[in-house]
Amino acid sequence: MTIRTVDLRSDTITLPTDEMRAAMAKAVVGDDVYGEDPTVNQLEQEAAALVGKEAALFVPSGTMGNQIAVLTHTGRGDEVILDSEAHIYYYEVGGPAMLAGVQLQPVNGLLSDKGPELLKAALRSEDIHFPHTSLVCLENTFNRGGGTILPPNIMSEIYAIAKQRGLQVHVDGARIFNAAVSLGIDVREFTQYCDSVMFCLSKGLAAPVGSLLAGSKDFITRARKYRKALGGGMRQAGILAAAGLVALKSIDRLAEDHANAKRLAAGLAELPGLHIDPARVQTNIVIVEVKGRLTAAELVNQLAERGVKCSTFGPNLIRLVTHKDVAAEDIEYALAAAKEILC
Ligand code: TLP
Repeated sequence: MTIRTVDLRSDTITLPTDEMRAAMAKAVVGDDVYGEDPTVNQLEQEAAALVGKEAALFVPSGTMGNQIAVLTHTGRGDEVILDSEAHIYYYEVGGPAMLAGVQLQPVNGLLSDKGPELLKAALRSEDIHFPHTSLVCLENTFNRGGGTILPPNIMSEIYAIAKQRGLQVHVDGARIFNAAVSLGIDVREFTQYCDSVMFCLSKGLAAPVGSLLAGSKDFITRARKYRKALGGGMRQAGILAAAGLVALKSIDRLAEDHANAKRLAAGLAELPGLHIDPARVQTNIVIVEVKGRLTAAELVNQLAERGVKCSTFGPNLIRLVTHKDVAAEDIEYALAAAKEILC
């Protein structure tokens, strides 16, 4: 077979479109630390309206957005409840301990239908020995869960429990538009059940840089100070925000990534030595269990030799992510490459 490159490592690798580059070139900019960049201000206003919050803050990355949320919602020594596979726990370099000085309570299965009862069980009673719990972090879609959606009814139950106990709820919504597009509902169906939400422009939406953190006016005013403290005050950031504004117009395109992910999962499910539950492929992430003679790392290497790039996600798990720069033909090529290795 003629080798072609199909990069399924992540939707973070998407390249900006010509329309984004043109918008960046002619963006009207100013000093955003003084609040004077009109393009950043427009992006923040549009983003807030889109997710149904009072205000939003443009940040360089999803990680910074999540960390600012944790800093803003908590005090030193507080406890934060989150899923044991959540990005904030698993992939953010211990930021909550390093920056906010909080203790995390990872709960296995929080981001599932059992989430509400697991949250209740994780909540502590009042006791001199216990930390003060102030925040619950959710993730939608759930990356390590395989891009699965936490449906609005479950979020609503979790939110109600949190509010009864005076807790704040933050959603790592790096891919929340994937969830909304997949269910065919407005993203506010989800975001009504949280106090803050972070979403990324630089994943499936294909902007080169940037995420938004949204919440109440008071929350964003406080968050803005933490962004400055972390070095995230970006001056003429309208150059980047201009691409973000274009990205927000391309949300519906995510449906193509979901269709490609379903096709990929269906094809891989037919190959010997692989196991996938197609029902778990709800958006653009496909997690596959490698059960045959190859380890996950060996399969990843052999696919890479054929130009198909993907990631190991555990000793016997691999992750493949569909995105704007992967076409339906690329999926067929990746399937042919996997077949050649496994059959
Ligand atoms: N996820 C990346 C890696 O960090 C694993 C990926 O390739 O999926 N929340 C979620 C749910 C994410 O998946 C990511 C990125 C982030 C936050 C962080 O966003 P960035 O990369 O902008 O800091």
